[in-house]
Amino acid sequence: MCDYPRVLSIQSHVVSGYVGNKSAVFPMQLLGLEVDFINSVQFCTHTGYKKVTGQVLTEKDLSELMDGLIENEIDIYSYLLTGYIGAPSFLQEIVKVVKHLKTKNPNLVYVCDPVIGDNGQVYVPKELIPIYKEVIIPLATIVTPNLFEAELLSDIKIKTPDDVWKACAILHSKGCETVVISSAEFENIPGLHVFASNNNGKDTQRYTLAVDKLPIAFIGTGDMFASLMLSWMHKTNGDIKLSLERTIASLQAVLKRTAGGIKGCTPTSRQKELRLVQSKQDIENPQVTIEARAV
Ligand code: ATP
Ligand code: PLP
Ligand code: PXL
Repeated sequence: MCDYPRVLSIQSHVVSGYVGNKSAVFPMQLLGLEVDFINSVQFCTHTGYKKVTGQVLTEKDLSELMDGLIENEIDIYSYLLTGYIGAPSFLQEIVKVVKHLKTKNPNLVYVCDPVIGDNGQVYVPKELIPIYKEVIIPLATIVTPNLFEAELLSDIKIKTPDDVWKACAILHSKGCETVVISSAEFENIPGLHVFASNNNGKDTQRYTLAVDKLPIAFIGTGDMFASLMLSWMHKTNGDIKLSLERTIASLQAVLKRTAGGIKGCTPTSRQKELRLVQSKQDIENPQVTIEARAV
C-alpha cells in the first residue's frame, strides 16, 4: 500500500529534553523510517521539572490535522505509534484515527504504548483504563506495557515470570498479536526483565532477557523502547528475538552514556536527559551483548 515505510507518531513534544516524540522520532528516522508526527502536547520540558508550561492539543485539533491529511490524500501509513495520552476524549479520537488508517491500509501496524502508570501508581485519569482494555488493545498489533500496566490490562496480579506469560495470553486473546513487557521487576530475582510474546493465531513465540538496573530513574526510556521495537520489527520482518535484542542493546548504550555524564548521587532532571544524539551509532548499529532466551 505504502511505497516506502511511513510512521504516524502521535506523542508529546518537549522543547527541551527527550520524552515522547523527542525520544521516539530520531531513532525511527535513523533506522530508515519516514516519520510524520503529531504533537499531542507542546510543553517546555517533561513534567518532572519544577515548572511546566505549554499547550495541549485537543481531540478537535487532532481531528482537524487528520482532515488535512485526508483531503490531501496523504493519509496512508504503514505504522501508527502512540504513547502517553492524558485525556479519555483524546484517546477516543485516537480510536477514530486507527479505524480510519485501517480503511486506507488494512495492513496498518498499530504500535501502542499504553502509558497508565508504574510501580502501583496510576499517573493518567483512570477513565483511560477501560478504553485501553476494551477498545485499544483489540485494535493494536503490538503493545508495550510495563508490568503494572500489563496487570491492569489483563486483570491479573503478576508476581512471577510465569504470571507474565498468563497476562500476555490474555492480551493475545483480546486480539493483540505481539505483547512486549518493557520492564518488570520481581521479588528475589535480580535485574530488570523484558518479555516478548508473539501469537499469530496458531503458534506462540516467547522470549525474555534481563538487564542490570542502573540506579537512576530515567525518563523517556519507555518511549524510546516502543520506537526501537517498531523500527526493528519492521527491519527484521517481525523477528521478535532480534528486535528485542537490538532494542535493548541500543537503549542500554544510551543509558550508560547518559549515566556516565552524571556526577554526584542526586542528578537533576536536566542531567538525566537521554544522550540520544550522541548515541547515533549505537542506534544505527546496536552491538548485542545480551541474548534473548526462548521460553
Ligand atoms: P511505559 O510506561 O512507557 O510502558 P516502562 O515504564 O516500561 O514504559 P521503562 O521502565 O523506562 O519503561 O523501561 C524501558 C526500558 O528502558 C527497559 O526495558 C530497560 O531496558 C531500560 N531502562 C529503563 N530504566 C532503566 C534503568 N534504571 N536501568 C537499566 N535500564 C533501564
Ligand atoms: N510520569 C509522568 C507524569 C508521565 O506523564 C509519564 C509519561 O509517560 C511518565 C512518568 C512515564 O515515563 P516513562 O514512559 O519513561 O516510564
Ligand atoms: O516519557 C513519558 C512522558 C511523555 N510526555 C510527557 C512527560 C513524560 C514523562 O514525564 O512528561 C509530557
